[in-house]
Amino acid sequence: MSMIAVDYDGLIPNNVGLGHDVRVKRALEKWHPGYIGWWMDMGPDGFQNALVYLRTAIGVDPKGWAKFDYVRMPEYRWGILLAPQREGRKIAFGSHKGEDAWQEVPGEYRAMLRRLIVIQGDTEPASVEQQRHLGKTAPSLYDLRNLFQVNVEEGRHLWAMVYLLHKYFGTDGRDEAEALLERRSGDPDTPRMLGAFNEKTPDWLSFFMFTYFTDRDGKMQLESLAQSGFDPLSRTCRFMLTEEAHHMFVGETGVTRIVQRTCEAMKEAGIKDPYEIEKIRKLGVIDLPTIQKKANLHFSLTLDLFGNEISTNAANAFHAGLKGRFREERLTDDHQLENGTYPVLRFMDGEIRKDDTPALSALNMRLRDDYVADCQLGVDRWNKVIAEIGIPFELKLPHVAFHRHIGEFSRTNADVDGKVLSPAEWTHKRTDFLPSEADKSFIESLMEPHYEVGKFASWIAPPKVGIDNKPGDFEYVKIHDA
Ligand code: BYC
Repeated sequence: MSMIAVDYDGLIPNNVGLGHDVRVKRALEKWHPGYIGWWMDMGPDGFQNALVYLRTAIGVDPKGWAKFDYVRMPEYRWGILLAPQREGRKIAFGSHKGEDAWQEVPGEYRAMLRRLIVIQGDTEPASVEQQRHLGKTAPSLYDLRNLFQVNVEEGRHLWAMVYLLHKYFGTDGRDEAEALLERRSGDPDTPRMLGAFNEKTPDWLSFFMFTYFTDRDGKMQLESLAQSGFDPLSRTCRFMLTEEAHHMFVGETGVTRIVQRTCEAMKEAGIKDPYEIEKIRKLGVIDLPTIQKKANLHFSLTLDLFGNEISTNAANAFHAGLKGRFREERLTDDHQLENGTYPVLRFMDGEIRKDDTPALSALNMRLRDDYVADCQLGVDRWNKVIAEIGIPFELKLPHVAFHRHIGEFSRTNADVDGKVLSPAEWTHKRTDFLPSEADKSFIESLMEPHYEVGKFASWIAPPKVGIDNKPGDFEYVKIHDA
C-alpha cells in the first residue's frame, strides 16, 4: 500500500503506520529522549527558545509537502517520512536485477546494508555538531533561519536512518541507533565515521562551501541509495533528496551572494585587480582568491567521502543490489557491469594517469566523476556573476588529486592543477592553495552577528527572493520572543 497521509497524532509524526507497529513505536519513543538530549547538548548553541520560521514536512506529495510556521527548534516535529511505495518495483541492477525489490532485509546482505545505513546516519548529526556555533555570528536573520532549517532537517535525516535500524535490524540496530547519539564530530576518542565530518565549520563562508560541496556528496550518495533493492531504504532516500535540495540551494546562493558583494564593492571602489587583497579586505568583503582557497579546501575534503577509487566494498554493494549508480535507471548498459571497464585516474610510477579498470570495482570513481560534473555547474554560475560585474577572475575546481587523504592520491602532493610536488614544495606552497592563518583570522574578524530585521553583514549581498516569498523586512527568527 502506498502511504502519503502523515499521522501527526503521536509523539513521532510518520507515514509508516507506526501506530500499528507497537514494537518499533516503543523502541523509537525510548530513543526520543536521548535524541532531544543530544539536540540540546550538540545542536545549535543558543536560540533553542527562539521562534524560527521553519518548513516542516507534512506529507510526501511533491506538490504540497511543506508547511511554514514559527517553531521553537526543540519542538520541531521530526518525523519518519518515506516516499510512496511503487507497486511492483523491481531491483534495477546487480546480480538480482529484475527480481522484486525486497521489503525485508535479505539475510545474506544484512551486515553490508546495516553498514551503509549507519554511515549515512552518522553524517547527519555530525553536520549539526559541526555547525552548532554558527548562530552566534549569523550575517542576517535570513541566514540564521536557513542554518536552522538545514540543522533540523539533518536531525530528521538521522531519524530516517534510525527508523530503518529499529525496524529492520533488531538488537544490533538498536545498539547502532544509540551509538549514533554517542559519537561526536572531531572528538579524538569517539569521532564521527568519515573524515570530512570531523573537520571544523568555523565560519559562514565554510558553512556555504560545506552546504554546496558536502551536501552535494549527500545528494550523490542518497541518489545511489535511492536505487537500492531494499525498498524501505530507497523510499526514505527518495524523500530525503527533496529536503537535501534546499541545503544545496543555501550553499550555492550563499557563495553567490558573497562573490556578488565582493565584486560590487571592488567596482564601487574602482579596484580592478582581484589580487589587491589588502585593499579589498579594507572594504569589509572577502577577496576572491580567499574564496577560491576555501572552495579548494571543501571540495578536496568532500572528494575523500567517495572512498577509494577502486573499491571491493562498492563492487559488492552494487553486485548485491544494495547501492546503485547515480540515476541508474537512465543508464543504458546491462546494469550488471560484469565485463566492462571504466577509466580511473590513478597515481602510478610517480605520475597521474588514466587506467582502464573493471567497471564494477570503479563505482566510487564513477560516482565521484558524476559529482565533479555536478559541482562545476554551480561554479559556472558563480563565474557568471563575477563576469557580469566585470572583474577579471574565474573560480575553478581544483584537480581531483589535490589535498587528498583517501584513495590513490593520498600518497602524493599534487597542486590545484594536478602537478605532483615534492614534500618541500608542497609545504612551501600550501598557503597558495589553502587558507593561511592570516586568511582565517581575516574571515573570523568579519564574523559578527547581524540580527536586525532586514540587515546584512558587509560581506554578503541580500538574497534575490525571501524564503516562502517573504519580503526583505521579514523577521525570520524572533530571537527575543522566546
Ligand atoms: N573517511 O572500500 P572503500 C551526507 C574507509 S554525505 C574514513 O573505498 P567504500 C551529508 C571505508 O569505510 C553522504 N574512512 O570504502 C552531507 C572502509 O573501511 P572498512 C554520506 C573511509 O565503502 C552533508 C575502507 O576505508 N553517505 O549525507 O567503497 C550534511 C575502505 O574503503 C573514508 C554515504 O557515504 C572516509 N572518507 O566507500 C549531512 C553513503 N572512505 O569498512 C549529510 C554510505 C573510505 O573497510 N557510504 N573509508 O573498515 C558508502 O557508500 C561508503 O561506505 C563510502 C566509502 C562511500 C563512504
